[in-house]
Amino acid sequence: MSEQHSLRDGVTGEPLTLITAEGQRVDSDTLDPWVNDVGDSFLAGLYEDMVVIRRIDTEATHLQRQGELALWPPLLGQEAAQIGSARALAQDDFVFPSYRENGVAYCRGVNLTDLIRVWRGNASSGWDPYQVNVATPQVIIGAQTLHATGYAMGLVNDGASSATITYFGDGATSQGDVNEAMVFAASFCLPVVFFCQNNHWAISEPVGLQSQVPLAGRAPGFGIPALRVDGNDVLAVLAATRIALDRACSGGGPTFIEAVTYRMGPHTTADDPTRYRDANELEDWKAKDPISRLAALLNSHGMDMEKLDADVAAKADAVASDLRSGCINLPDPEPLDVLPTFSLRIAPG
Ligand SMILES: Cc1ncc(C[n+]2csc(CCOP(=O)(O)OP(=O)(O)O)c2C)c(N)n1
Repeated sequence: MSEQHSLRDGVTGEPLTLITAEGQRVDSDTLDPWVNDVGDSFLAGLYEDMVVIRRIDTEATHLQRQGELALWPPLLGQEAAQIGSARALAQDDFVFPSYRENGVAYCRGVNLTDLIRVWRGNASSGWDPYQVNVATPQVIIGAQTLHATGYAMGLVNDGASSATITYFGDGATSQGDVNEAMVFAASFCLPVVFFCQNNHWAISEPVGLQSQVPLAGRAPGFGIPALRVDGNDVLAVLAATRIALDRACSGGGPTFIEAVTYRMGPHTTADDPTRYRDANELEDWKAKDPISRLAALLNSHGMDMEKLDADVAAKADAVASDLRSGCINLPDPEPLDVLPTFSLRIAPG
């Protein structure tokens, strides 16, 4: 790749895009070379993923409203950012998420019941990270970026050729942990992808209060190249993440991706966004919906959308039904289960 060229673009300007809000395919010198292999069947797979995780999200939100979950952090609107990045990962890459990356966890093969047990209050953690190469959800804002950086140092020391990716929000970029992680990752040239989902709100605080410049514009100050990408464009996100992973895995060090997206739901089910944000803003972002723009593109390619939508709906129904039954059939934990048990994995040799 012409790396210097690719990584200089799109740091502070309009986010790099391959599929417009209207579903039109546009060119990008930076991103196009990274998705040459993507045909319609792959795009249809991304479409299915996005519909399924939206359905998981809706079902979990309903479960919370029905008293079956204590809390749920919706991802509505952020499907492309999560699916595009997750589908760029190799099996060996390790994910360090926040609490909102349930779509990423789904792609990595996290069991549906494991996804919600912590939100039901049945367990202090969700799953064994080593089974799926995904750490469990991190609620301490930004702490997971340090974990990703430390793990990446281990990868380098072990001579591995995989990477870590860490997900965090726009608000998290103001946290010391995130800044410390970026300093360390840059200094030691570590294979970390800093994947920031700029969903425009840190609970009730707008991104404009957190930063006077686009978030991607901060990274070069740490010596980390950045890409600012349309986070509602699954193809652009896939391309940007492939660029960053290629760089990481070939010894080029960390990359910062700002995926510009929007949190269409509340911060969590405990939040009421109508108290602090303008309804018109939500309407503007609905017009940039990640799923409908991919549907429009596939339709323009002659895809049989009636059949695809029927197949995808059947899959989403089945997943939602498994999620619901897994949730309501979870046995109540014993009181002492509140104390976690860890299985320590010691590398052979
Ligand atoms: C260290 C720390 N400080 C404060 C909080 C409370 N808190 C929970 S979510 C949140 C906002 C996070 O916003 P952002 O990073 O943009 O991520 P988003 O929730 O939008 O995905 C805050 C301040 C916390 N969990 N951890």
